[in-house]
Amino acid sequence: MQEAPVHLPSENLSDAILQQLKYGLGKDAAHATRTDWRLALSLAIRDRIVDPWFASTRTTYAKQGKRVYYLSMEFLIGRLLEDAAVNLGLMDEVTAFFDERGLDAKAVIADEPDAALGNGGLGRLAACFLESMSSLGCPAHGYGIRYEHGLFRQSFDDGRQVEAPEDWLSEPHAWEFERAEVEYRIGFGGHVAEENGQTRWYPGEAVLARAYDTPVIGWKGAWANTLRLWSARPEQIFDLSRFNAGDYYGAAHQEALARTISRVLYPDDTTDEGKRLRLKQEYFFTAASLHDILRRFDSEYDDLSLLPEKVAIQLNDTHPAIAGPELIRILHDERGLSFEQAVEIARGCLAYTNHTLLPEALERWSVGLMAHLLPRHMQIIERMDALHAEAHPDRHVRLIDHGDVHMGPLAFTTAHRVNGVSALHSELMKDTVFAELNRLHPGRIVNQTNGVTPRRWMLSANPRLSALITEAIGDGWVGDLEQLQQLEPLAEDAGFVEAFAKAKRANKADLAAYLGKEGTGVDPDAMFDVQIKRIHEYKRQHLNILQTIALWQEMKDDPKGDWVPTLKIFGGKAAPGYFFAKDIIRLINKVAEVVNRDPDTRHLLRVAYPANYNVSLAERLIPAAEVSQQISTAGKEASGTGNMKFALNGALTIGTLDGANVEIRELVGAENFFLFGMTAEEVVARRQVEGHAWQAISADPRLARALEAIRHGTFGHGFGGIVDNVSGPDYFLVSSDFTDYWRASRELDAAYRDPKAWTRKAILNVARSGWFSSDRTIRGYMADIWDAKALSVD
Ligand code: F58
Repeated sequence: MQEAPVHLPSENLSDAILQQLKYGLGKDAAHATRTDWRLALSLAIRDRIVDPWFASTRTTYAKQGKRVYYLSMEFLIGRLLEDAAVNLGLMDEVTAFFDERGLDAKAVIADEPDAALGNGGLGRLAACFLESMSSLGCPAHGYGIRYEHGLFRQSFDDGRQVEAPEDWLSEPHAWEFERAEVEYRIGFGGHVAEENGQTRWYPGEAVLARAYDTPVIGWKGAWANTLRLWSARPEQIFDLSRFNAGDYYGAAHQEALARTISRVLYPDDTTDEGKRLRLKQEYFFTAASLHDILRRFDSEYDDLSLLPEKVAIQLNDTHPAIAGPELIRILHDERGLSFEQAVEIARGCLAYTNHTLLPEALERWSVGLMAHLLPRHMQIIERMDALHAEAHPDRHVRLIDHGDVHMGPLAFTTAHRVNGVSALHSELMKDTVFAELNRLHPGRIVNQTNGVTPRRWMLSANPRLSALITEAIGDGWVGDLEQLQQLEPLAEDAGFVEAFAKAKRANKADLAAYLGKEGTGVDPDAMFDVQIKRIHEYKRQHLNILQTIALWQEMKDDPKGDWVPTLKIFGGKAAPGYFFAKDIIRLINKVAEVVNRDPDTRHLLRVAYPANYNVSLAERLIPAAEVSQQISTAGKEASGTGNMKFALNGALTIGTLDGANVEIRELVGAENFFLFGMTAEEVVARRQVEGHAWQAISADPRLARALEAIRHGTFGHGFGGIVDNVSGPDYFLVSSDFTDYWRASRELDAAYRDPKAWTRKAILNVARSGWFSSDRTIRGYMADIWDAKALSVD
C-alpha cells in the first residue's frame, strides 16, 4: 500500500472503517466493491496494530532485551486480516458492521488473497512461529523474501496438474509498510584482495535489498513483532545511453536481472535448473538480514563480544546457512576481529533447524558455483573445513566433499545448537546424517517438536468448536492450550458429546456445500477422510488411492454390504518437475471420475480433490475432517504439523509411527489412534528383503487386484510408472504396508459405526492435543536455544 492513512484512526471501529474507505481509498460507501471494503477494514485494523507495535519496539530497546531473528526462505502466511481481527478481539464488531450493511463479513474476509510465500510445512511452521513469538512477547523479527509471485496456482486439466503463476501483489497489499530508507547493497562475484594484512571482497555486481515490514500482532494485542521481507532492485534503474540509442530491451536488462532475485518462490524442485538463482536468493536475503541485524545492534552497543548475549539467529533449514560464513566475513574482514573470535561469536548467535533427512533434499552447492558467486565465502568455508579436519584428524566429516559444499554440515559447525522437529526425527538425526558430527559435538543436537498456533487453527478456523469449548471451560485455552485437558471429563457427558458431534456435523455441511460448488456433490453424513499435504512418494498418497480402489472393488462386489459411506478428500500440489508425483495426482483424479459416477457405489464412496490446496483451503477442510491420513513411510516425515491440526480439531488419525505421529499417539492414547505399518527400523530391514514388493502383492489379493485394475486401464492409461514402482523397487514400501493399512482402515470403519464412542475418542484427541501449540514450541526454543526472555509492554 503506497498511501499512509491521512486521518487519525477513530476509536470506533465502524467509523474507522468508513474513514479508511473514504480517506485511505478514496471510495464512497455507495460504490464500494467487496475488495474496497476488505481493504478499508484491513487498514482500520492495521491502524490498531501500530501502537502496540511501536510500544513493543520501545520496550525492547528500553529493557535491552535479547532479540530473536528467524531467517526463513519461506513464510506461508495465508490471509492476515482474520488473524489480526481475532487477536485484537474485533471479530464481533467486524461481523456486526457488515451485517448492518447487508454484507457478508465472511465473504469480505475471504476476498483477501493468500500470501503463499512458502511450499508447505516448513513455511507454515515459520508463520505459526511468528504468531506465537508475538503472542508470548518474545522480541523477534522474521526475515525473508518478498516474492512477487508465491507458490504457483494449481488447476487440473483432464486430471493433470497445470501450474499458473500466482499474483498476490496485483491488488494493493494492505498489511505492509514499504521502508524506502532501509536498503542494503548486496554483492555477488568479483574478486578477493589482500590489503595491509586484511582481506577484502570486491563484488563484481550488486543489487539493492529494500525492506517491507508487516506487523505481526499477538494474542489479545499485547505485543507485536515485525516480519521484514526483502525485495530486490537494481542499483541503476535502467541504462539511459542504451535507451537513448533505441535499445529498449538492453536498457532494461540489468533491472530485469536484479528483480528476478525476488520474483518467484522456488517450488521445491527436484531438478538442478535455476540452482544459481536459488543460491543468489539465499545469499541476498541472508546478507540483507545480517546487515540489518548488525545495524540495529550497533545502534545500541559498541562491543561486538556482546553479540551472542543480545542476538539469536535461527536458520530455518540450511537455506540461510550462508549466514555463518557471511557473519564471520563481516566480523573478521570488516570489523577486524581475529578469525577465531569471529567464528566463536558467529556460533554463539547462530542455531540451525533441520527439517528433513531425505538425502536428495539436503542442500549442496558445487565449489565452482560458490567460488564464482561468493568467492570470499568459499575461502572462509575452506578455512572452516581445514580447521575442522585439523581438530578431528581421525574423523571424516567434511564441509566440502566431492567438489560440493555441504550446507548441513556447514550449518551444523557454525551453530551452537542444531534441532530436529520431532522426538523421532531428532534421534534419527543423531543416528544417521549427523551421526559423526553428533559424536564430535555431543549435546549440540536438541529436539523441539513442532507446534501450530491455536489462534488460527482453532479459534478462527473452527468457530463452532471454539465456542463450545469456551462455553465449557472458559477462554483461557486460547493462550494456554494445555487447558484443553479440562475437557477430558466432558467426554463422558452426554450433552457435551452431542454438542460436539453437532458442531462437527455443521462443519461437514459447510464443507459439503463448498465442495458441491467446486463440482463434487457429497453427502455430509459420509465419513470425511482427509489427506492434505504436498504430493510426495514418501507421503504415500498412492497408498491411500490404492486402498480406495480396493475398497471400491469390494463395495462393487457387495453393494448391499455393511459399508461405512466415505468421502475421501485429497489436497496438495506437486513440484512442477516431479513427474512421479504428478502421475499420482492424475491417478487420484481419474479414480475420482470413475468412482464418483459409479451407480453401484456412489452412495458409498466418493473421492474429492479440490484444486489449489493452500492455507485457506486447509482452514476449511481441517475443521470438517473426521479421519486424518498420516501415512508416510516411517523415518521419512520429519514431523508433520497438519497431523497436529487435525487432532486438535477432533479428527482421529490413521497413521504410521513417523514424525510427530509418535508423540500424538502417546498423548491422545493408543486406543484413540489407528496405528499401522512398519517402524523406521523395520523399514530399513524390509528393504533388504529381496522381492519385498512382490511378496507383499502375492500375499494380498486385494492389493493385486487393485494394481491389476490400474494396469488394465480401468482409470485410463499412463500409470505404468506407478504400478511398476510399487511392484518393483518400491523404495517407500507401499506394497509392504498395504495389508496392515487395510486392516487398520477397517478397524477405523468399525469404530465409526458407533457414533458416541467415536465422538468420545474425538473429544479426547482435542483434550489431549494442547501440547501441540506452537507457544509450547517457542518456549522450548527460547529456553534451550535462544536464551531469550519474554517481555511485556508496561
Ligand atoms: C517439512 N519440510 C517436513 N520442506 O517435511 C515436515 O515433516 C515438517 O513438519 C515441516 O517441514 C516443518 O518442520 C518442508 O516443508 C520444504 O518445503 C522444502 C522447502 C525448500 C525446498 C525443499 C523443500
